[in-house]
Amino acid sequence: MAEQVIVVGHKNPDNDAISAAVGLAFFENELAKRQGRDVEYKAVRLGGLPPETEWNLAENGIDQPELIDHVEAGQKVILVDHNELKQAVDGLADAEVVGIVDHHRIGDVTTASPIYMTVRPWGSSATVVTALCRQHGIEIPEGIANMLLGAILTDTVILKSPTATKVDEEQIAFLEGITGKKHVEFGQALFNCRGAEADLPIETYVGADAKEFEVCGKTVLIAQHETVDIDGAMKREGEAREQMRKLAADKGYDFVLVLVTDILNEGSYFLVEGNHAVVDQVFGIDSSAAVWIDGIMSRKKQVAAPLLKA
Ligand SMILES: [Mn+2]
Repeated sequence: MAEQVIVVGHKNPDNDAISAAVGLAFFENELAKRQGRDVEYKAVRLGGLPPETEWNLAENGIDQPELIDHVEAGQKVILVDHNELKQAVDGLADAEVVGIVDHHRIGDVTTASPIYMTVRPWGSSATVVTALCRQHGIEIPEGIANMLLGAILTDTVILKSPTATKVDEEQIAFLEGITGKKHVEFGQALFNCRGAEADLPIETYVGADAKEFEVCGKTVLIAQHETVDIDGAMKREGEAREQMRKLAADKGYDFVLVLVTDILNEGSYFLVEGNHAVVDQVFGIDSSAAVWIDGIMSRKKQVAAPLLKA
């Protein structure tokens, strides 16, 4: 039986974490075939499917990656869309990381042996996967192209995020050529999958895209809720704060920050529960109530990065 390598995105997976894993598993399998290596690369996920991912997979007849909650000791693993232990699959310390494909800062994952590592400061991991396929002359089938295109569009908020680069634009144009899709329309269709604000479970509102970080020696949670209906989203501020306080109490977070990002008007409300002194200092705000900041679209670049420097 072929050796199996698991391809996995981060905990609380977003569309990019799952779609880029699907795309990378395709790429690695094609490369292995070409090189005559008997290895099977298998995309898996560490949490529920975002609605747009579920829709895009179904539209393209691609199986949902298997849900796992840990890896066995010695399991070979490729990390996608993350390289920090806090965000990685349980059991990773005793597994073997053989590759990393990412677009985040370099975190704390260490390895015993040299590995394949492709990290680029581009808008999505799917952008990096698309570039890998093209570099190696691997033809991307329409279904995989739709998954990669979708992930670039959600991660870059249809190219509106300051994390979006020229390379993302180029890869979008390339993938449009395969899929025949117009990226703005397709992007809106993906965001529309997320449904009405009023119907969203509050755990999803606060937790779907939450990531833990270490800020000033303390563990904090930073989440982002992107919406095309900012009024509908802010109507749920009270419920969201209650859920944030619950998370802070359960997990001992120093603070929980939820960015409620208005995709259409390009800015975010900052909701903070817990010790908001650091957030206030870094952004020059008083976050004892919701504060709107124009132009904040990227958790990674505009929020996590300055907080990690604090
Ligand atoms: Mn990503």
